[in-house]
Amino acid sequence: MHFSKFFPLLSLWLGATSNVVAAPSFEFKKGTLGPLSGHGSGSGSPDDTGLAKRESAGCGKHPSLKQRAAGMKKLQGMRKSHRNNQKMSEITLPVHMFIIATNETEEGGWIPDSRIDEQMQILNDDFANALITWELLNVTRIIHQEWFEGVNDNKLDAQMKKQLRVGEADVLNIYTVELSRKIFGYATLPEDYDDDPTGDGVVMNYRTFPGASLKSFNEGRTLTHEVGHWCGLYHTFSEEGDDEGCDGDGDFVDDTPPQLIATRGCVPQDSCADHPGQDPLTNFMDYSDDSCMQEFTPGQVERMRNELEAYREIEY
Ligand SMILES: *[C@@H]1O[C@H](CO)[C@@H](O)[C@H](O)[C@H]1NC(C)=O
Ligand SMILES: CC(=O)N[C@H]1CO[C@H](CO)[C@@H](O)[C@@H]1O
Ligand SMILES: [Zn+2]
Repeated sequence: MHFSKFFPLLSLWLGATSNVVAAPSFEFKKGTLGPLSGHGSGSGSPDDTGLAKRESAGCGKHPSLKQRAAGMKKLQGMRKSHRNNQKMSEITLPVHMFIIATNETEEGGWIPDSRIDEQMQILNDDFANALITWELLNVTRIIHQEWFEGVNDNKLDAQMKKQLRVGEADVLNIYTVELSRKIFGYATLPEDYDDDPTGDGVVMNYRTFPGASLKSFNEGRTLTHEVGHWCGLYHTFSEEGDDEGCDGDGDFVDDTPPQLIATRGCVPQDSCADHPGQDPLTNFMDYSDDSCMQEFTPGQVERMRNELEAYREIEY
């Protein structure tokens, strides 16, 4: 980790903006420190028309097979099979969270500290078998209507992150905004970092936090899923445009069964019936309801740890 590199900068910056400082359309509030601790697709513009199209809802990250295969290359030289090592070492990674809101109400994006604490607890529980702990260092609250409402536009996404992002490749930056009701969140992959360090991070629909308003997806699993991407995991199911069907490399993880179609709700299915294994509906990288999601497989854990080592310079 490289705390020394971002500490001075950040404390200077926060020092200058303690309490509420209003710039033109911009307001910072110092957040409290918590304890420790989408899915998506669809078009961009935020809408509030409800979940009429939940079938097409999910997370905004859909790399093609070609991109997924390219991301694999640098991994080849990495050590193999951490899961077969006698002992995995623990990894603790710093988290900075930016709560972007349009006003200080919950529907305006002002997520209460209690929900943030719960969310971090869930994230840490879900990553426990990967021996990864997420340490929430700072919560920064910002009133900014344009970002809150429009960040799934690429330009605003870049603008926001340019102003806010802290740390290097090993620092998880989480931004909560409105997004559309069909996009629960989106994340960058470790292999994206070199090309666009500033764009690195996870953007979350604020309605997905524990106890918030997005029914069936308000138990905190969207963050687990997006952070899974941030650690290098792909969806367990085929992406639109994949030609390989049930037969290709899929998510490049051996112990997740081939899956043609994302799971919805909590209904078991077997979309690759001529291959062994039902679709992994309990997997964090599928699209099932939050209540159904429970696990990363050992193969996914191995991949995450290798990706973190290869692309985020996390040594363990
Ligand atoms: C806060 O913002 C939300 C979302 O735009 C809006 O529905 C609500 O009326 C606002 N509340 C106040 C008190 O301004
Ligand atoms: C790691 C880090 O940047 N910590 C900062 C979190 O915010 C407080 C003030 O809210 C600063 O004092 C810390 O330095
Ligand atoms: Zn996803």
